[in-house]
Amino acid sequence: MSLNTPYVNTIHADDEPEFPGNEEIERRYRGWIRWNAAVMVTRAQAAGKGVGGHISSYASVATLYEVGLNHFFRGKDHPGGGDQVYFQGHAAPGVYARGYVEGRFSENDLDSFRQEKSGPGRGMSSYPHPRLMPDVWEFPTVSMGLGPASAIYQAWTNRYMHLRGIKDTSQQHVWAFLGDGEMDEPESRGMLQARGAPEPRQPHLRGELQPAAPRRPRARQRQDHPGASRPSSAAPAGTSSRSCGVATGTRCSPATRMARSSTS
Ligand SMILES: Cc1ncc(C[n+]2csc(CCOP(=O)(O)OP(=O)(O)O)c2C)c(N)n1
Ligand SMILES: [Mg+2]
Repeated sequence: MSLNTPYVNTIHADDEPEFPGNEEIERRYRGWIRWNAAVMVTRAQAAGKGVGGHISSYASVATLYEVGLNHFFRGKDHPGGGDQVYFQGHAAPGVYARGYVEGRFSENDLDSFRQEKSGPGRGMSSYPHPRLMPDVWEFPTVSMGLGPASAIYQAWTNRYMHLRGIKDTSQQHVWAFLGDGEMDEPESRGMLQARGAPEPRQPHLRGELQPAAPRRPRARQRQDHPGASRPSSAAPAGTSSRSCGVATGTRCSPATRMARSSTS
């Protein structure tokens, strides 16, 4: 068996800092949350319901969210004002599953996924939307191109307010979690080159590319948007993915395992 894969770590093992939390406990919780998210979607697909949802999106991005939620994201009670997180739309079940573990949602709520009118609990929307679930979601995502563009403009606005002395946003970060399909949309990176963007460019924006979810070749979803005609390709071995993604405005390979980039 070969241990070589086309996946390349963005940070060399020698450069990795010590994990600040308890890896063992966090892994165990992550497993429960991942499982609950999958079961929630599966139950929504049961006979008589048939509304389903996405499973592999959260399964592949769980570690990024969990590490972010446990160690990085700043809440609104942070003295700096808190971060702004754009959750990838298809991964919404994982956020609900984490909320369940935290006691924010009941089992009936989880059984109401995509059943806002007919479910036994509160309506759990398919995708993030602050109008549907104002106490849960801050930003709407899943409209491909618009979510990433919103994140970029949010970071741009934060920077603008800071430079104009309107608000100290230096402690606030915008996190954008984006699918590989989403990154096929020109808007996902196009706004980074917006004229008049203050320099240094977008220091408040951190881009997270969701690992490509395993799926059938030529699955329908990659055929129904503009980037579909481009075949996806694995990152060539030895290629660092550290400098690709939203923050730098360069294209990430869909096979990039975890592209984290920041200009700050
Ligand atoms: C502008 C636009 N075109 C098409 C769609 C339909 N659509 C929803 S999600 C999706 C694919 C998403 O792929 P990816 O970002 O990789 O997420 P994944 O499902 O792999 O987690 C498509 C084509 C959309 N939401 N918005
Ligand atoms: Mg994808």
